[in-house]
Amino acid sequence: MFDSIIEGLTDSITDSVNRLFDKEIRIGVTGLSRGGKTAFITSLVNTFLNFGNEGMSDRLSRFSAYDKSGIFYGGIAPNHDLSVPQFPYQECYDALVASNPQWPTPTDNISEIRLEIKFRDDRIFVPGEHRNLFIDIWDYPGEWLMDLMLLNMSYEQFSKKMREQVKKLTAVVDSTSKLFDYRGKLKPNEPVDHKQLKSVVGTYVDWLKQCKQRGFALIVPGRFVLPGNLEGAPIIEFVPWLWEDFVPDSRSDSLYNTMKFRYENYREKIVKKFYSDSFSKLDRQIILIDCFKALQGGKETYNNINDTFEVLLNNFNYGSNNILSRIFSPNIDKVIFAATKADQITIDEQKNLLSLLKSMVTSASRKVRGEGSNCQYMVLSSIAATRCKMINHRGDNIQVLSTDYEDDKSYYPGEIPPNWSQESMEAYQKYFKFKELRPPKLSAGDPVPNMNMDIMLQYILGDKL
Ligand SMILES: Nc1nc2c(ncn2[C@@H]2O[C@H](COP(=O)(O)OP(=O)(O)OP(=O)(O)O)[C@@H](O)[C@H]2O)c(=O)[nH]1
Ligand SMILES: [Mg+2]
Repeated sequence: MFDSIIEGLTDSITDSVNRLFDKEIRIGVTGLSRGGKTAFITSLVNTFLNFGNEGMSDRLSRFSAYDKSGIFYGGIAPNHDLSVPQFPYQECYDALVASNPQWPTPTDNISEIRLEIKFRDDRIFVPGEHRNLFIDIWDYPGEWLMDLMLLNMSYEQFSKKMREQVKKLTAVVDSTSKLFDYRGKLKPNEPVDHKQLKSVVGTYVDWLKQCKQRGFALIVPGRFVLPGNLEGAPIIEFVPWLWEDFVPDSRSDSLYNTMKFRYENYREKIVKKFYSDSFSKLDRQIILIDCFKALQGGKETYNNINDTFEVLLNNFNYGSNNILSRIFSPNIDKVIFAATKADQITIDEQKNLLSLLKSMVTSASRKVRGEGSNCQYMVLSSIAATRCKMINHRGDNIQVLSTDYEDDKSYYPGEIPPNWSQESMEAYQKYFKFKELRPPKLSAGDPVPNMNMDIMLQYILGDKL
């Protein structure tokens, strides 16, 4: 009895002290290229900007902390790091509400946004005061995310990893044979032939692009497919050694040693900086996964998602936080895996999508759970392009989707399998009506329609308010 009182007391003291420090949190939005990161951040910012407006409490009914903590303001605050460009929220929103609405353009650089919430403060020692919570979020091209797996890899390990990948995909990606054509032609211990090096780099980049087109996630180095300001720089002119074994000599101008040197520079100067700018010291992580794309790609793509996230998540520290770890070396104490673009299915299919998501990230999420972080799964649509409605079809009530476009007024997309099996996958690929949906039609000032953003907010922010 006494113990439990003491324990309860210690917990509440810890909580109070924790709350004192909980003035800002860093949220990592993690997702592969085209996974829906920019759409998610745009929708999240839009939701924040509508905090305090009439009707928001009803629209955020499952974000119970909204009412409980008395949020009365949400907005964009000046960036934490003034050297990082600000996330182009207004551009994204304006494109969405234009007469010819557009999805956000693919991201080609890092940007940051700092959001602010103002809410009531009911702590006894500062009655009537309000408190602020700042939330820092980064957006970046999904192509660069995969580079995190290079952080702890030597050139030799990188070469081995890619050699395995090339072998695995020989039958699936046509241009793999072109890489094999260099066998015996490249002389690793001889001085670099720059023309030949450029040519093999070009072939490797083409191979990566084909892998990307097929929906594979292991596209490294990421800057090879999206160089940003590194276009033409020698730091991205190398390839993994994919060919015969040999003993490297020590001359620094040899092909092998030049490539190794450039790889190490890439890892130190590009990847480490990206990591420390966008991912170090995260408190919470949102992992966005496009299950539809994975299903379309078949079994290899489906498995590839789990393998990829398993490797990627090794770069983050998970676990619960105490005051000291929170100040000095915070762990990610909450992670949510979200299946994005859920407006592509009817509501009665959402449970299958959730189950599919869980099956897809089984071992990746085991790591998070094993290290003591709180881990959740959900389905989400950041910018909902459809609405689900019931119609009567030959005497049965069925759910269909409707869009804002006359030529696409309503349709039944089909079923989604709850997990992977050859049979269900073939049925999905044959019958599911997969559409590239156009964005919803909105007017300036309209809130961005979404699905389940309130659930996300409750999970990520509820305990901080
Ligand atoms: N139907 C639907 N489509 C969405 C949704 N969110 C994103 N999309 C689609 O997915 C595409 C990619 O979304 P982005 O948010 O740009 O993806 P990203 O992860 O930022 O991609 P990169 O910047 O290339 O890394 C969009 O152009 C839309 O076509 C959604 O909630 N519903
Ligand atoms: Mg983007």
